[in-house]
Amino acid sequence: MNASKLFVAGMAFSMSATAFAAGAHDGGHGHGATSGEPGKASEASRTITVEMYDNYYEPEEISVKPGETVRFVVENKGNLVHEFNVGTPDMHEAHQEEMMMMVEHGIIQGGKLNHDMMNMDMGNGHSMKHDDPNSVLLEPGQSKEVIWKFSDKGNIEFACNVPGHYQAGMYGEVNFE
Ligand SMILES: [Cu+2]
Repeated sequence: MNASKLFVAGMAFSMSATAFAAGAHDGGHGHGATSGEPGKASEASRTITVEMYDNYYEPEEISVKPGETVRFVVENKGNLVHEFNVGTPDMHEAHQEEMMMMVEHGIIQGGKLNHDMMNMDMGNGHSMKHDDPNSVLLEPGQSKEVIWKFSDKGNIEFACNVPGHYQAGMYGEVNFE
């Protein structure tokens, strides 16, 4: 792939990422209504530590109350890059296409992330940063927090959308008490 083709593909990626983000922030309906919204640390009722391995989570599933805000501490204990992403199966499917682009562009390289490329301005004010509030993308040994407010009962999973990982079983159910 030559440089100009790479640039055009990058633009397409960043436009789809923007459309996705707009959908997620769309309060009363659509995807946002079933997965919840970014939470405040001060409102978190508890902390759940989630360990990521190649290719599964520990714990394999979690239980929450509708409306509960949970502070997740996510630790990558595997040898590959992994994601922790809270969403509906449809959201995960859409995000897997974006992650495929990140692999094709060399942003995700097995056990490493190309941070320079993630921060690169694509020329339209957007970048390929992976910074949605419902997810973290971690290199081996990294740990980060996600604070999420679950709004209602729904079909919600936490999942890794790095290509092949979801298919290998790297997702877990969110059960509502
Ligand atoms: Cu993974």
